[in-house]
Amino acid sequence: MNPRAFAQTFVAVLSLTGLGTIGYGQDKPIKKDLKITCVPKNINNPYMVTQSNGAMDACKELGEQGKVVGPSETGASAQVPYINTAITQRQNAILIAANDPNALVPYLKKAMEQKIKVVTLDSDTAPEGRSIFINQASAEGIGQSLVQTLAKAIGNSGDFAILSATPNATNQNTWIKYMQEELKKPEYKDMKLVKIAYGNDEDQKSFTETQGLLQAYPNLKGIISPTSVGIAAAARYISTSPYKGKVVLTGLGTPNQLREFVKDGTIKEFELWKPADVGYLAAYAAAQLCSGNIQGKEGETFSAGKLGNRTVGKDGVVLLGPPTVFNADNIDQFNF
Ligand code: RAM
Repeated sequence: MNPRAFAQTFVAVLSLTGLGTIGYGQDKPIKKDLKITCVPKNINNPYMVTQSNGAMDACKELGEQGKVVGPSETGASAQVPYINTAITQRQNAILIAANDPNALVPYLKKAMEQKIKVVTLDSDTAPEGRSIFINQASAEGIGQSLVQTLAKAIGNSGDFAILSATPNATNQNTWIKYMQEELKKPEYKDMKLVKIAYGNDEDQKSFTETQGLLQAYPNLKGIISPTSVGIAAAARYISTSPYKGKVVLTGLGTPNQLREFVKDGTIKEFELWKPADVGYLAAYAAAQLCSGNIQGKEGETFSAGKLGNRTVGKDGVVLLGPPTVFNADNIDQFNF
């Protein structure tokens, strides 16, 4: 028997016997027609759109009723009405990329008291605000690799700044904490973080903040922007300024927003995971919670469709996987 025919027979036997989870198979039934509300940090950020689309794809695949609602501005208070509406509408689950670790917790607790399952994705709340957090990649790994990428490009020496999202964003603040940890290592003794600026994940504010950084710190050697909105705005500013080729820019961004700036040499390297997979995994986790197959306890394993089986880690965290590094050699292979 040729290898392909053997593999097909093997799969057929497994599915006949009900052994193993192959492809999209689930061991435990998932309820259909669940009402799942997805609340991104903001609705007009291409990253968030891709992430929410991933969640809606999973909902379609599972036969759930998914919808995406959210504010146009990033900020915890702007997300509150959407949580309250989800409660009134008796949704089964809320997926939320939290704009603040604590401010949303009382509202999410109220939702959970009404038997609504809460899954955070991309940006977490304190653990008591949700059952599961879908973590895009190891926060420590992101913090370390962003510092390492910049250090390599500037020869481990010089002033640099961080252009972040909102001052309260759980995800950016965690990554920055790990960047600061990494910077304590002796090999970075000649690198200095001079300023953390906040563009609030607004394009224009991020653009102006970049301009401000470069004017205020004429010796700046680099900027790390761990936000897809920030890095795209910073790249746009630098690409037509005298700083192009002089100031190194790296961070987290989407290939589609940064392609032209990689091609014109403004950015050499940046990284990201697949935002659609973050959303997809969150919707699966929510559907599994609503079906009573998992509770969000450490060690529980669940099927997440095309992503395979996932295990709930400490504090209800489910990890998507390692990010991809993008540069001129590979960027054309990606379309998101
Ligand atoms: C922005 C948001 C999001 C973050 C990405 C990298 O789109 O701040 O939360 O994960 O950047």
